[in-house]
Amino acid sequence: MNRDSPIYVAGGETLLGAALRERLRGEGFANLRGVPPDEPDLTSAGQVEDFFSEARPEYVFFAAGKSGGISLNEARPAELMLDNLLATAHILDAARRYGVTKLLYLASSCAYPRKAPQPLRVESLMTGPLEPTNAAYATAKLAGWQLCDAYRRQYGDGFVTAIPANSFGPHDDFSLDRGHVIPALMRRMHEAKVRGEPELPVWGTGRPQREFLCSRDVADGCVFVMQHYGGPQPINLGGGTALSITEAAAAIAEVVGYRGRLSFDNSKPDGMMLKMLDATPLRRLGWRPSVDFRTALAETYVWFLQHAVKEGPEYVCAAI
Ligand code: GFB
Repeated sequence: MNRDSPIYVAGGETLLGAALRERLRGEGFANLRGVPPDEPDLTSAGQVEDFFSEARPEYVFFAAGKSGGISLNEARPAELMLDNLLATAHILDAARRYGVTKLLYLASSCAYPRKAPQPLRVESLMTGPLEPTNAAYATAKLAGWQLCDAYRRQYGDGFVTAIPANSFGPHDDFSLDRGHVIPALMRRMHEAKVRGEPELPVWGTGRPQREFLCSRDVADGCVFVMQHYGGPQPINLGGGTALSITEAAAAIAEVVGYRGRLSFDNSKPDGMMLKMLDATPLRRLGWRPSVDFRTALAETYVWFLQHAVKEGPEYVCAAI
């Protein structure tokens, strides 16, 4: 990528899309196309077509598609799956027809089989059943990877897939019924602190473990992958902090300043018990995350205090 290359960040309003735009601008990539609010409706083939025929991006970062936490995945599997399938089909096909040099597709760690050996290696993809709470969304993400692979094989397109760990950061979706664990707990703890509530129920048993990567690191990793990786296999974008939900909740409480007791609501689902990516291939290429978990939590909380209590647009959250 040159500093003046036309670049399109698909899903510019998502957690990762916003971080990517910031990162690219910070690095001097000034020729960004389709920046919100000028982004087409990705579920509309016609709008995507018009956009590509005019904007002619050379590089595409695919951070598009609706996504959300465990509760959204259970409540709206059809919506999540369809939105992601449509955005993927429209963008990949337009990218092929308008000669995009390279496209980086962001899949999700939930695309791994539920019982795959940990840490998760790409060889395990499609070797077993998915976690039922997010099977529909994960199937759309697998389809995205497979479509990239099919375009590579049939047309020789430079479409690459990366699989990021559970991401969080500024521009996340802080709504209680849609957000992932970090933004949702951050908001709930903030509200509990303001109301002086003595106890906060964390969903599930608190025992599941997740690898968390802040959106700044994910964006940095994406730009690195765009410049240094071109293989047919997906590449894991991880190497972050693996914590139990109990540990993550305690860290969030500290950052928010919530001093009440954390209890556990076993009526809520745990989801996958452990999700940790094997980031060895990326480390070998020379990339590892650099932002400390607590620093990233603090940045996220500052952003929340400035923006999110106003309730942003629906589904402003990561495609992971
Ligand atoms: O972040 P989360 O919704 O995503 O939940 P997943 C992670 C864990 O945190 C689960 C627990 O065990 C939740 O039960 N948790 C505790 C909470 N309190 C809360 C809370 O207030 N809100 C939420 N949301 N969780 C998603 C998938 O799974 O991961 C998506 O459903 C996507 O498809 C994403 O792949 C990366 O990691 O369980």
